[in-house]
Amino acid sequence: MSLAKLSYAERAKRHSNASARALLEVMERKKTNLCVSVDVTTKSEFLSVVDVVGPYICLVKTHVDIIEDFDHDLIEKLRELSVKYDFLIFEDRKFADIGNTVALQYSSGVHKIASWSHITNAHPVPGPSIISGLASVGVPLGRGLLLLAEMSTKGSLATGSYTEEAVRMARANKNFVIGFIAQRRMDGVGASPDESTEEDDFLILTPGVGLDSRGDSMGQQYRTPKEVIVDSGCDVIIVGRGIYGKGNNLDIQTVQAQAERYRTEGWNAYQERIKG
Ligand code: BMP
Repeated sequence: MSLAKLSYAERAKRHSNASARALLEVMERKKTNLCVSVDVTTKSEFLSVVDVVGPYICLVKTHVDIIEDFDHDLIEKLRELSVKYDFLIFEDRKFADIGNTVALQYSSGVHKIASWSHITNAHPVPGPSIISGLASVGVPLGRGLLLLAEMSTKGSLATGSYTEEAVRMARANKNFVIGFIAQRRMDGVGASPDESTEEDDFLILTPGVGLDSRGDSMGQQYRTPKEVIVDSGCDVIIVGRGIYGKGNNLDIQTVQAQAERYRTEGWNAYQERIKG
């Protein structure tokens, strides 16, 4: 049976990585495959958005380096909200350096990402050493890594053999690499004809999701939850501005209504996929 037909609960049992398992379990428990990307620049806006979208999401995606008044109290409050509303945390750090440097960027500095973020991500561009560098910090903490196998932007260079190589790197590091940021399922991608990939179960988290717009003026491209989940077989929809607009005039009631709307669209699409 194609993995895309399995339920999130069934897939949770196939994972030994603690973060992958926890994410799939929370998706099933809360009936949501919605991740909200909270790209706002102040602590108070950030916490207001998370507090209102919390009940509808499986995952919060952060860019902590854009928060002007970042401090560790913000992280403490985010952790409290993640317990209160039962969601995981994904810092979208997009590491891209040599192993030694990324290990330091992941563990140390102002943000100490590994200490609070269940999941993070990396560009495969440096080759497998980026995974070993991050794994030296993340594996002992039960963290999970996503590789950016594709991007949602117009003219992205992450295509073809680059994407295939990313999947091969993931296959060689399944204890830590739990899946991809990508626009479609990656089952069998880059495998040689005699290689069995049946045991692979990579999670596909997909940004570039919007119901009311097809893109922005800076190269972003949007598809609907149905296109992403049903047509392309992805697992998690990542939505930012579709939920909170441009963020400079947050209307909390609209944010809540949009989170509910995307959650329903994403979950209905998943139901259609596993039943269809
Ligand atoms: P929005 O829905 O507002 O366009 O935000 C998308 C989010 O997903 C941003 O935080 C962006 O950094 C991230 N993202 C993306 O849009 N495309 C990718 O290919 C990879 C990303 O991480």
